[in-house]
Amino acid sequence: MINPEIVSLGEPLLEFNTITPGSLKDARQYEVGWGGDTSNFVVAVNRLGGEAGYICRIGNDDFGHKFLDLWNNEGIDTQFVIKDKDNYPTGIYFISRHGEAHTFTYYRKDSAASRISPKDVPIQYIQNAKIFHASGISQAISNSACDSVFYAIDIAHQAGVMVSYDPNLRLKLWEERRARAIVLETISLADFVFPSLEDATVLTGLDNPEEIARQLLNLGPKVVVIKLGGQGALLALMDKTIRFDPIIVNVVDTTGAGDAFDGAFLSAYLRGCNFEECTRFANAAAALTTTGWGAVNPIPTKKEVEELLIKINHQNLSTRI
Ligand code: KDG
Repeated sequence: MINPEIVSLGEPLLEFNTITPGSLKDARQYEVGWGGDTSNFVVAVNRLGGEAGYICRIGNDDFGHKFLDLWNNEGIDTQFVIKDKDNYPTGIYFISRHGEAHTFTYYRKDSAASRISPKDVPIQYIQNAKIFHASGISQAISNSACDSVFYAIDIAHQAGVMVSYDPNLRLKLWEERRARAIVLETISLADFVFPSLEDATVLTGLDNPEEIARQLLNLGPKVVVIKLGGQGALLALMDKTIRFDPIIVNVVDTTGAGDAFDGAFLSAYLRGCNFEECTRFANAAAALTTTGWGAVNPIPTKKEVEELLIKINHQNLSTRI
């Protein structure tokens, strides 16, 4: 059996991105792409030098087949992707824009992915991986999906497999108090936690990234990286915190940048980089992901990220000389 080093579980959603600002009511054209945070994550892992496998249910429909094409082209292991036999569909979402802000409109209720349950979770596959990754969205889509994530985490813990978690709070999907309780419990079970500043603020009630990181580390994870969007990132370990400046690029669309960050960080970690190198690599991968439309198309390759980092080093050296 093929066993990738990084295994993730969640929901893929086909993405319809409005090109012009304004409400969906007035939209005339959409850029079609792939989305769903954990699917974006596995694509990022593979483009950025790692090996990922995905656990999910998809509809037996054109959108589900379009995802299989994507994952096969990207070299993602799909042996535990289940095609739903009961006509439940692959979910979709629309992105509309108002200035800098994005709005996500979902059509995902009773999607095939939301019907995942612990019996779909492949025990050995997780036991043989090095890292299991899930998100708050993986848990928010249904009770059985939430149970599946906790079941997978238990398997990972018993086998000494590390757990990675992105809270990715989507308060349209679940009630805030319930979301906070489940997300904080999951953070306490994870080794790596990758919240955005916005999500971490809602979770902790704090707005200072260093204080937030301290509070989250006290729950149990070894590594917390707070994604600061246009302000870069903060790496927090028990004995130190380090800020990383943003990488200035021409931003077109920020969708999926956080997912690319997580995938970049973990793929760098598994090839032996230290946490600072992982954060630098992830910060650059996320920046490049914002330079094109959609969550998946602009995710860069490892070589593109390395070239950007070399360019930045040269610029820094020449400004110092
Ligand atoms: O991070 C980008 C994702 O939010 C997007 O692809 C859609 O996963 C998604 C969701 O469920 O909101």
